[in-house]
Amino acid sequence: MLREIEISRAIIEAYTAELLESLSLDVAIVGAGPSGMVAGYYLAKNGAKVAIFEKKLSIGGGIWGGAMGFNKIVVQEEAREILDEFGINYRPFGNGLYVADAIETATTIASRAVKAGVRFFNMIEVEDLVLKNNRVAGIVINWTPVMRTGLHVDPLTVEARFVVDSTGHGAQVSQHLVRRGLLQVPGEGPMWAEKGEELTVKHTREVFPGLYVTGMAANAIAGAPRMGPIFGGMFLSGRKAALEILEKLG
Ligand code: 48H
Ligand code: FE2
Repeated sequence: MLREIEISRAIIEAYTAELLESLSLDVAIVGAGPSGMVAGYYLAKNGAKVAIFEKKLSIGGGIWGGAMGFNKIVVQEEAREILDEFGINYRPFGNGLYVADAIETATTIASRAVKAGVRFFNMIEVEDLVLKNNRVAGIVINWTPVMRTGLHVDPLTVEARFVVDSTGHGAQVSQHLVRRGLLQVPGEGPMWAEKGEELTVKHTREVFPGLYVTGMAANAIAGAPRMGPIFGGMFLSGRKAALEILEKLG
């Protein structure tokens, strides 16, 4: 006999078990775009306990749409080895540029991250940070529909040895330090692909004790130029943050 409440019980038990297991993490990544998912992959692959919290229903961030909905992305020579690491197909375009399919890129990175051990929690928005003794010590989470409808419902908390702001253009996690006067986020500058790519990777770092930034969030904190639909910098940024955090985790 197929009982509806057994289906419900299976889902509730499986989900809450994973959420309970994720209340204390090595690394809480906020945002399932390219930089956050790549960071999560390298962290999990090397044994860290890591979860990614994504406010949207779908993961993938800005990958899906390529550029203006032309669902292809461009990756430069320096980041080609990351496409190889994930097993993503690409074709050379000349001048050290490679073109990959946006859908294959998003689905493959997500799949490899899951299989490496990353737990994804979608439809959950990070609405604040835990800050103790001048160090970021976790994230404050709530359901996206609660946030969107403005219901007065208090959040839950996840503790983490490191939090990664991979929220893209808005650097939304870092903004919680900005509004407390603890950090400055000038925001991204106008388009200059080469400089933007270089500076995004350079500024991928621990911007406040316990808080790393990757991808466009790192770019926004640096006040660096945007780069458009080239994704090598996002991948390299995610990997850089993961490797630095792994070293600190010991
Ligand atoms: C939970 C959140 C929250 C929150 C946001 O924008 P993304 O794709 O981020 P990156 O930095 O990995 O990649 C940037 C790239 O997609 C891009 O836009 C480029 C290269 N632009 C260049 C240009 O010139 O425009 O993904 C961020 C993710 C999204 O899925 C958000 O929904 C999510 O973070 N997010 N999740 N809690 N508070 N804020
Ligand atoms: Fe963008």
